[in-house]
Amino acid sequence: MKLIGLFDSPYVRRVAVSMRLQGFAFEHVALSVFRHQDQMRKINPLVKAPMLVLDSGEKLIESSFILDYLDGEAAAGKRLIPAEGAARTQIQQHCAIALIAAEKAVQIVYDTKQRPVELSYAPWVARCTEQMHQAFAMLDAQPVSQVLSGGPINQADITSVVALGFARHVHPAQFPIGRYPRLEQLSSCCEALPAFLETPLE
Ligand SMILES: N[C@@H](CCC(=O)N[C@@H](CS)C(=O)NCC(=O)O)C(=O)O
Repeated sequence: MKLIGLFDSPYVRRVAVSMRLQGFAFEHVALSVFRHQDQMRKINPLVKAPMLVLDSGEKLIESSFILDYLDGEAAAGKRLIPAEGAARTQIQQHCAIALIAAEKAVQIVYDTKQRPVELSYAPWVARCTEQMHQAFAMLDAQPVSQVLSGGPINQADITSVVALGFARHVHPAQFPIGRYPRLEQLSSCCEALPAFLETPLE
């Protein structure tokens, strides 16, 4: 399989970390949706990342759908979201909050760095910033992850940690140490795992 996109994308990184945790081998094709647009367009005319190209040649897009496919293919006990039941819904909703945190962090970058400064719209940036912090506050208020007591990691853990890592990287002033203490603790624990270390954000 080939995973297209850079690990500085929280969406690409969550897929790569998940694949490593699940034991899927993949070739990483490090193309940027901005700096390698022409090459990217040839593989994915939508110019979005991530894309997972299966060995059959089939191309999958949207990180959540890619991860759902991988969960279906994973070895027994390696699913990151349960196939059914209340835990599935709970982990999916936890992931949804983390994805909103990441999405808002990305939107602030696009609004402040992907367009001329005079075209940036301060009220929109302020709205995204408030939404991003609301999402991180909600993640910080989630029940303590079982990862911290040596339990199995799930997709909500991965996506929350990847979202925080990305947001801290692109908006460092917004994330003084201690702002989201429980999430920071989860992040320190997960970022030390081989699957995360082998998938550096930069
Ligand atoms: N909902 C999508 C979001 C993917 C996404 O927006 N990726 C960014 C990179 S961080 C991208 O492709 N940006 C280029 C664009 O939106 O044109 C997913 O989860 O895969």
